[in-house]
Amino acid sequence: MRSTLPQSSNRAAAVLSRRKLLPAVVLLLHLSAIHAKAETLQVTIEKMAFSPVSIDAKIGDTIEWVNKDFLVHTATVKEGWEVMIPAGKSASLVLTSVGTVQYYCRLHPNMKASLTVKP
Ligand SMILES: [Cu+2]
Repeated sequence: MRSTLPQSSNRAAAVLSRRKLLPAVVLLLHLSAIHAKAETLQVTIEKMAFSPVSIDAKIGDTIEWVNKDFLVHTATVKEGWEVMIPAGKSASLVLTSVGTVQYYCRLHPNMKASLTVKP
């Protein structure tokens, strides 16, 4: 009755192949996480102010400005992009470049905020 030896070596072989498989599984999970990560981040505009006043995002994320005022506002970057946000409505922008930008409302230049986009 010495059947324990081949059994235990079979178990060792199974553990070994699981070890080889693990890095591949981890890589796949990692890749799918990158694609699933894009988020929509809201910035509220109320009483002539952006909130939050500074926001961190990643490439591929969407910023959605929700305008609760009865006035038209914009999110404008000098020599860059501009998003017009009608009164009581929202507008959005998909982030495609990395960096920190200061933006403001072109119609009410006291309204200022910043946006940092990371890779
Ligand atoms: Cu404004």
